[in-house]
Amino acid sequence: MKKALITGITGQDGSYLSEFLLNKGYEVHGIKRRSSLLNTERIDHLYQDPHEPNRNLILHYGDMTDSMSITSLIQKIQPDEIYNLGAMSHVKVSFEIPEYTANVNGLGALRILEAIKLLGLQKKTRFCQASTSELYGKVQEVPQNEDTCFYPRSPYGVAKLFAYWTTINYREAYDIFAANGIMFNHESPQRGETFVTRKITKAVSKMAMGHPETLYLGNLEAKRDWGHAKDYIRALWLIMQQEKPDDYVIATGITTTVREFVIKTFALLGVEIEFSGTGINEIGIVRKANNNNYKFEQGQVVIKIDPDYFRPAEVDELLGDARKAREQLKWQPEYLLDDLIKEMLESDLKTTMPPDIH
Ligand code: NDP
Ligand code: GDR
Repeated sequence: MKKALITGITGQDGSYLSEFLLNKGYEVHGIKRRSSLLNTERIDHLYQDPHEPNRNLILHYGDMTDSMSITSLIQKIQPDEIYNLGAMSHVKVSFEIPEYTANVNGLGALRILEAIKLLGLQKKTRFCQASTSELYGKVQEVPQNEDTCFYPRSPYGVAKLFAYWTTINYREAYDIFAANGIMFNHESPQRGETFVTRKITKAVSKMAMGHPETLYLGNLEAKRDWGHAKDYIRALWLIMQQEKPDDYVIATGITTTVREFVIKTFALLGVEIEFSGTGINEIGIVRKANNNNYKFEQGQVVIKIDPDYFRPAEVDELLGDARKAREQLKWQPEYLLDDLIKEMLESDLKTTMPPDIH
């Protein structure tokens, strides 16, 4: 039985990857940081009581900032594969806590690779780094592939650049199986609620149920290549199964603006949106509501702009060219953006109660 260690197991990708690996027969170990609340909602359906014999999902306390905990866990578990998903993953927040972001996202990867080396696990333990399209940052070329120059635009992106190159450096210097999945944006019903896609599906669901809600957004013109998390964690696993470690772009090859994402989400509930005004005074209004099951009214203001959601430096356009992954990993995404939005919206609608039910 193969053993996998996942950092960031309580996050969006960690939950899908755990499920995927358990289905493949792995013994899955996850690092969870201590918090005052349990914070395991995304993996509760996989949880097994610690007193159960033959458990195959095991959680350990640890932290990406704590070399001792990382090293001793790797020593104890002796994993065949380590998926490094643990990160302070919010780009906007990284401008508020840059030093912490560098420590977790940058040095965190180094701590794991150094532990593999120190413990003499070079021949046993494979390492996959959750790299990001944020490495491309300021647009150098479109679409972006493995040869496109990096130009990160946030403390998050810069820290991830350090982790990206550390992964390659440990591969070349110490012959460790260390690989990068350069993943473009991927979403799901498990997506954190402050990322723009989930923020949109959640707010639209609340409005549909009759809550007095306005969706405040920042830059509507940013373009993102959005896929489904399920497809992306499968790509990370495929990267780990190759004969040789390498770096791969994982993307759908279709880009969409935030504005289009909003329009598509409302349209799924039969609502047509029109925009009026410019800059921070722009608003989104219901032009037509074609479904009486949902509580939208013609002329209702549903979107406003809040300048706080703009970033000090923005990444304008991401569009991935995943040809290498298609050819070498035989990977391709199974989900289209419209299916993804539908799944997210349906999930949020299911869990949103009307305002008069408590
Ligand atoms: P999430 O924010 O949903 O999950 C991040 C995980 O990291 C959570 O489990 C979180 O724990 C954990 N974590 C954060 N800080 C620490 C720490 N100091 N010590 C230990 N664990 C920590 O992110 P995603 O699942 O969306 O992303 C997974 C990885 O992939 C991240 O590294 C992200 O940067 C990267 N990535 C994501 C993309 C995307 O579009 N989703 C695209 C490209 C890369 P807790 O639950 O306690 O907060
Ligand atoms: P991103 O995702 O920064 O691409 O990072 P996010 O959903 O936060 O932003 C996408 C784009 O939407 C614009 N935007 C807003 N964003 C948020 N969060 N909230 C808003 O109200 C809002 N309005 C407009 C942003 O300016 C941006 O252009 C995600 C994370 O998962 C990273 O960890 C990962 O590495 C990258 O994707 C690839």
